[in-house]
Amino acid sequence: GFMLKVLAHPIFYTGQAHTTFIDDTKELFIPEKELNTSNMLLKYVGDITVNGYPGMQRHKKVYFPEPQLDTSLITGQPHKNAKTVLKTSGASAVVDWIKQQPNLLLTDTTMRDAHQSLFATRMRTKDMEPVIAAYDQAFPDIFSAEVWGGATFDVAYRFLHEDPWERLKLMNKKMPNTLLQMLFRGSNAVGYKNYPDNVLQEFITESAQQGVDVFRIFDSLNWVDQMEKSIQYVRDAGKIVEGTMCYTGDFLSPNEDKYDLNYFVSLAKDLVSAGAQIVAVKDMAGLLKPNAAYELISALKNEIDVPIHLHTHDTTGNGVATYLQATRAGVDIVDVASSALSGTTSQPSMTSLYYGLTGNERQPKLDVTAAEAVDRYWAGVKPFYKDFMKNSDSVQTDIYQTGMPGGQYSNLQQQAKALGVSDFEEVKKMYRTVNGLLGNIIKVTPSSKVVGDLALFMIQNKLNADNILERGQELDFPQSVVDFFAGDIGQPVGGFPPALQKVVLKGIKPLTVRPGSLAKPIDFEAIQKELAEVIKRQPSRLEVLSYVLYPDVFKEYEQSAKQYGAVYHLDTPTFYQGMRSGETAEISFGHGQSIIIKLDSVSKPDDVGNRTLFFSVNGETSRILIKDQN
Ligand code: 3PY
Ligand code: ZN
Repeated sequence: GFMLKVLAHPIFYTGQAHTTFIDDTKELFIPEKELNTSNMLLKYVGDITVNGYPGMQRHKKVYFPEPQLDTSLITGQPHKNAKTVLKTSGASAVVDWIKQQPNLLLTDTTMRDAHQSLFATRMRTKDMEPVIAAYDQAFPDIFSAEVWGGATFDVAYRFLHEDPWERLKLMNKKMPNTLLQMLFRGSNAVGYKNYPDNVLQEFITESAQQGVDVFRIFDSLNWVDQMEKSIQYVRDAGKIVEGTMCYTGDFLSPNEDKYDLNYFVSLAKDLVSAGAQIVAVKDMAGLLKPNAAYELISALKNEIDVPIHLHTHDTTGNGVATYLQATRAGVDIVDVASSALSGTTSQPSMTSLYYGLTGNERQPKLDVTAAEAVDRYWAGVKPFYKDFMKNSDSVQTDIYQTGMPGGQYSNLQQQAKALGVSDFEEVKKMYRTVNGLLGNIIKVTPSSKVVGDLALFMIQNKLNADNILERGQELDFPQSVVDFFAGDIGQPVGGFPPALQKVVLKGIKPLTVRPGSLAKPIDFEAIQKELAEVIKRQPSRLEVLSYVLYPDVFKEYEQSAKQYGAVYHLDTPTFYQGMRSGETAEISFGHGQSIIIKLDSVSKPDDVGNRTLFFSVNGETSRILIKDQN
């Protein structure tokens, strides 16, 4: 009864409750019938039990041992590091500190890009929670932990029924001695379209306040105009900003006529002029070959005076080799992941790189025993997400031909399947064709989506490079493709191919300036009022921001939070697979509180397809009606 309501309250279950929580929280005293929290939890479990979770196979339930963290092996003590320098002396002092480090520095991406690339971004905060606090002790010498941003923001709401801001707050609370890093898509923030400047400003300011220390700002077309404002907002917030160049092409090849070394060097200079304190080289598809890395990093070190932070994906298996060569050339920081979540479409392994640099005077400072203890924890988490790991089970060198980013590979495959296109080789071939038709653009969220969408559209409509200009006259192109040609995500390097632009736009006049320079600022007060009416309570500033970025996603989350309550506390196998008759699950809410639920039986569907699920919650019977969607 009452205790369950306390436990399931979102403020309580995210550990934000104060001692006066019960007295302060009026909705706890709403009669049981109306709130019925245990039923909310059971409803979620019931729905997954009957209908399954999208993307999870409906096999027999698989049980996994609980991941274990042996903290006795993690003995490091916090000492002077990048975080203490930021706290005591500010962002520019951190830049100086990086320059003084003789050793290569590391960023751990396990809790952001690694699971985004391997698990379709589905890792739950619950599986991170037990290990977060260990990071400070295990890795006191890393530069940062990338834990937020990119796709993790909307996926948390959409698929995990959790609030991404709560994840950030938790990181900030439990990992106070490590710089927290996020990936920010420039004018697209953590979304897929352009937002007005005051939205970017508000988002960056709030993220900084909630704990983000390092912002990696990129633009999907490498258009510096689209990054300038965001870079400035990070500097205004007193945090560290990485201006980013997305890497593509193959400048060592004699056929490369667009993305040559000069292009990258001059882009780096523009980023520094725009205010970047660090230049990030973001090799999102893993195309940067080892010798190219040596040439590129050498050129950048010669030509600019800010630290260089290199990011790659190990899709081709060459990731560590690329980092070794970059290290020889003097790169300052590289991105790695814990071994269990490293390799293939994710980042190279932290400890592989460490051992690979044995005998090199710049070998990173790392306590391998601690790193491996943390890794054994992640190895225990990984099996929960196996069903999301399609296509990251082996090395893929055809990425050198397609240039498809690590995160897009599995997504596009799902998208193709949903449209009935089963031959993924055909999709990859068309992806290359489309890239050529668009003028060989930078491909990363959201520009990579334009290429993928158009490739599928062309296959479905039997279009090819020869007939698209003629047959395209009668066809409505996918929205993302229209937006791209209309200049809504910015201007590509070298401009738009004019003939195709005309065919796609059908009279729409394209922008030639930064979309944000024309966008009306968002009226946050008006939006707050609007949202208050939708959710029937006063929203927080963070909720207003989320609503501005993703109105429908936020509304649905709000609905599911109401409907499902404390699903955060379900163990991950139950969260993704539901329960089987006779099975018992102990749901622990932290603070030493837990309940035991047992699924006694599931009825056959009735005339309208509803099944009744009989549960016992701490011994008391509960019945839940679930519509069978199968
Ligand atoms: C993102 O934008 O989410 C990315 O990881 C791009 O590489
Ligand atoms: Zn990446």
